[in-house]
Amino acid sequence: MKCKAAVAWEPKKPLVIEEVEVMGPKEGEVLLKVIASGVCHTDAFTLSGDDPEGSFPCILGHEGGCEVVELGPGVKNLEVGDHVIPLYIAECGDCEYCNSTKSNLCQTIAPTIWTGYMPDGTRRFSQGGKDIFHYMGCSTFSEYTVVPEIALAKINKAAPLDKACLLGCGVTTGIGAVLNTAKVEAGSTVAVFGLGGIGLSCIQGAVMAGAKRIIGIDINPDKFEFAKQLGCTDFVNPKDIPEGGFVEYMQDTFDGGPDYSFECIGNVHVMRDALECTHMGWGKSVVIGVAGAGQVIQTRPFNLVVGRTWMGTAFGGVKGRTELPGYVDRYMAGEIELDSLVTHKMPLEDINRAFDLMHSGESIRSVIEF
Ligand code: NAD
Ligand code: AHE
Ligand code: ZN
Ligand code: ZN
Repeated sequence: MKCKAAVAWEPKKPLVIEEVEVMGPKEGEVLLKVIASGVCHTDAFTLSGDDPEGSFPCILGHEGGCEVVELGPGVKNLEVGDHVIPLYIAECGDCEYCNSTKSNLCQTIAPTIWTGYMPDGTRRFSQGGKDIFHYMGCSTFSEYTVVPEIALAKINKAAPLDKACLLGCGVTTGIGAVLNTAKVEAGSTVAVFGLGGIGLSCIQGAVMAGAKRIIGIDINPDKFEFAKQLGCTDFVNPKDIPEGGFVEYMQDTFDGGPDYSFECIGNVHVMRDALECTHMGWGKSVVIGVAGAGQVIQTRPFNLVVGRTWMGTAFGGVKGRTELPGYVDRYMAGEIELDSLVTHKMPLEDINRAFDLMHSGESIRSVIEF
C-alpha cells in the first residue's frame, strides 16, 4: 500500500512528508494504522546525527498509539481492530531476559530493531524501489507501520490513543525508573534533572513512591510550573549557582544531598553532578538520558567507594506486553497524568514544528494526530 510518512533522509535536516510504499506484514508481523504519536527527545537525538545506531533514510517515531489493520501469518494473540502500543523493547516471553525478573531487555529481535530492520533482516518501507530504514522497531511518524507481534502491547480500547501514546516511551520510562529501577522508598528526597516529558514522569513516580521532597532541576525556569503541578516541592536552576558549586549547594541545601537522583537530559556532565550530589553512604543515581557517540561519563572512584550507586534504565525497566497495559489502565483510573503533558498537537505535515518546540523549550510533549 501507499501512505504518507515523515522521512528523515539525512541527519540534521528537517523531515520531509513523502508518499512511501508499505509492504504487508510477513510471518509474525502486524500492519498498524498509527492514530497518534508523541515526539520524544530521542527522535531528535537520532536526527541530530549523534546516535551511533542511527541509519538513514529512516522513518522516526517510537511513541505511538495504533490500531491493528492486518495480521501476518502466525500472529496468535491480536485481532484486527485491537488498540496497541508499539514497543521498542519487545517481550518474546521466552528468552533469558524475559525469564528474568531483573531486566526488561528482551534480546530476541533487538539486533534488528536497533539497526533499522525487521526481524527477518528486510525492510517494509520504500520509495521508488529504495528501501527506507525502520526506527526502534516502531516508525510511528507514518500513517501505517509494520511491527512484530512480540513488540506490541494490546491495551484497553477505551483509552484515547492521543494521550495513551505517551506511555509508549516518556511517561512509562520516568515512572518505571523511579519505581522499578531505583525503587525509591516513602520519605525519600529525590532530585530530577531535566523537566521534560521524562523528568516530569519521574516526578509522578516519586509522588507515587511517597517521596517527601522532590527537587526539580532545569535551566529553563518555565518548566517549574508544570513540575509543581505534578508534585515537585523544590526547584533549582543550575544557572543561579556559581560555577563549580552545584554539588556543594545540593548537599548543603538538602540535608547531605538527595537520596535518589535521575538524569533526564542526556548530558554527561550533568550525569556526573547528578551522581556526586547524592547523599554519601546510600545515594543512588539513575541515568535515563542518552548521549552521543564517543561521550563518556566519569567520576572519582571515591564517589562510589563511599556508598553511592550509579545505574541506568531503558523504558523504566518495564516489560512491555505484560506490564504496559496496566499503565494504560492506571491512566484510565486517574492514577497517571498524561493529558497536561500534551502541550501541543499537530498534523503530520507540521511535524518539524514539534522538533522546533522541543528545542526552544516551549513544549513538554507534542503529539502528531493522523
Ligand atoms: P526534553 O527535551 O523534553 O527535556 C529535557 C529537559 O532538560 C528540558 O526541560 C531542558 O530544559 C532540560 N535541560 C537541558 N539541559 C539542561 C541542563 N544542563 N541542566 C538542567 N536541565 C537541562 O527531553 P525528554 O523527551 O524528556 O528526554 C530526556 C532524555 O531522556 C533524552 O536524552 C532522551 O533521549 C532520553 N530518554 C531515555 C529513555 C530511556 O529509556 N533511557 C527513554 C526516553 C527518553
Ligand atoms: N542508540 C543509542 C541508544 C539509545 C537508547 O539507549 N535507547 C533507549 C531508549 S530511548 C527512548 O527514548 C533504550 O531503550 N535502549 C536499549 C537498547 O538496547 O538500546 C546509542 O547510544 O547507541
Ligand atoms: Zn523515547
Ligand atoms: Zn524475550
